[in-house]
Amino acid sequence: MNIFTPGVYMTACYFSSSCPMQSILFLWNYNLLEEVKRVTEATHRTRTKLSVHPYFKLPFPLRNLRRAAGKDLGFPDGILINGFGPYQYDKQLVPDGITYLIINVEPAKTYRIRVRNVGISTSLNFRIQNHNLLLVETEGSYTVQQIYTNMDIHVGQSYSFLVTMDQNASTDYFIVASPSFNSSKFSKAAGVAVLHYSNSQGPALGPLPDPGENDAYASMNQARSIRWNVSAGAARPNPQGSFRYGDITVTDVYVFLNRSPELINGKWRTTLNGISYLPPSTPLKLAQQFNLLGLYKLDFPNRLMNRPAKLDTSLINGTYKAFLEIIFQNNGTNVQSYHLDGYAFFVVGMDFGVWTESSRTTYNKWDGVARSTTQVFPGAWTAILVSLDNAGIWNLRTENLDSWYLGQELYDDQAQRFKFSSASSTSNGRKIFLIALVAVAFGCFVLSPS
Ligand SMILES: [Cu+2]
Repeated sequence: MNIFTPGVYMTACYFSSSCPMQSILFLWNYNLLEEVKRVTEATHRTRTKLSVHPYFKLPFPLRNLRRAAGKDLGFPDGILINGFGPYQYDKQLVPDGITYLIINVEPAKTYRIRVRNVGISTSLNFRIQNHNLLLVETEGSYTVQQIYTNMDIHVGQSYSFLVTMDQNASTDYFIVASPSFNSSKFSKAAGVAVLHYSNSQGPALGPLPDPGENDAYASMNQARSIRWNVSAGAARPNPQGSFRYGDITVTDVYVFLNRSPELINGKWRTTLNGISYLPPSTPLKLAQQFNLLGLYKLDFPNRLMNRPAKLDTSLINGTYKAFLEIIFQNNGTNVQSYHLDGYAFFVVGMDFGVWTESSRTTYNKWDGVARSTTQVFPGAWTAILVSLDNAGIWNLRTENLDSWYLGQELYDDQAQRFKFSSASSTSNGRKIFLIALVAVAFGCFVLSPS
C-alpha cells in the first residue's frame, strides 16, 4: 500500500483533477448563484481596492440583488465538481451530453483527496460510493484520523481524506456532493463525478450513495467528532506541548449575533451585533498608516447593544498577543460559516440554543480542531478561541455570499498597540523553528523510497 503524505504533493498537483497522487475537488453551485458570486466578488474586489467613494455606484445587477435582498436566494440548480456537471446517473434527472469529472485510480493504492466547498451558500454532503473517507486534515491542521462514510462541508471549508481503493472494481463508483439536509427539492442538484479503477468492469450503477442521517443535529455531532491531532508532528499552528490553548487566559470575549436581514435606512442589510459593515473611503491599512482620523472607529461592541441596527465602520480594538473568545450566535434560519483571515482558531464548542456563560463547561479545552472557517447552525452557537499572534488588520466575515454582500463582516485591528516580545519568547521562537525543520526532514524521508 502506498500512502501519499498530506501536503507534499500540494503544489505539484494543485489544480489537476486527474493527478494520480492527489485530487482536489472544488464543489460549487451554479447558474443564478454563480452569477451572484461573480458580481459580488467583482464588487467586493472593487470596493476593497478602490475603496468606496461616497458616490461609488454598485454594478447594476448587484443593485437589483440588493433590492431583492432579504429573500432567500433559493436552491442551487446544480453542484459542479471541479467545474464539471453531473454524470448521468439518472436519465430523468440529468440531461444527455453533460461533461463530467472522472478520477482515474489504481486498485489497492491510497489517495489523498482534498475537498473544498467553494460555493456561495449551500452546505454540501460529500461521499464516495462503497469507499470510506479517512479524515486526516482540515484547513491546514492534522486531525485525529477517523473514518467517515460522508462528510458535511460548509461554505468555505476544506478537508483531506485518505481513500484506499479497496473495492473489486466490478463497476466504477460515484463521487457525490449534494446539498446537506437533503430534501427532495434538492434531488436535481447533486454533483456527481466518477471514480474509475484502472481494472474497472463497467460504469457506475445507481442509486447514489446515501447521505446518511442528514439533519442539523447529525451534522453537529459529526462536526464535534472532528478533533485536532495533538500528536502529529506538522501542519499545526505550533509544535506539541508548546501551546495549550485551553490553559491560556482569555483576555476578551465577543458574542457575535447573526440574525435575518433587516432594513437599515430603507435597505436590506445583514449585521453582526447590529452593525452592518460600511467600507471606508480610504482602505483601512492606508488610513491607519497615514493616521487619517475619523475614517473608522475601534469600538466594535462585545455584544448586541440596545440600539437600532446601523451601518458603521467599526473595528475590534484588538491587542497584539491577546487571546480572544468569540461566540457566534446564529439566530437566523440558515447555516452560516465564518472565516477569519490570517489565523487558525480553535473550535471549542458548538450547541443548539442560546449561548450562556455556563456553556463554557462544555468546551473542549484539549483537542478542539484549529481551522480558519467554522459553521454555525441555525438556532445554535459555535465558540472559538483565537490567539492574536499575527499583527495587522484582519477581516472576519461570513462565507455565505448572500449575507456577506449585505454587510456581514468586520475587521479586527491589533497593529497599533504592537509590543515587541521579550527575550524569553525569542528563544521560544527558535525552538519552534528547529522542530519545524525536523518535521520537514521526516516528511522527505518517508517519501523517498517510493
Ligand atoms: Cu482568509
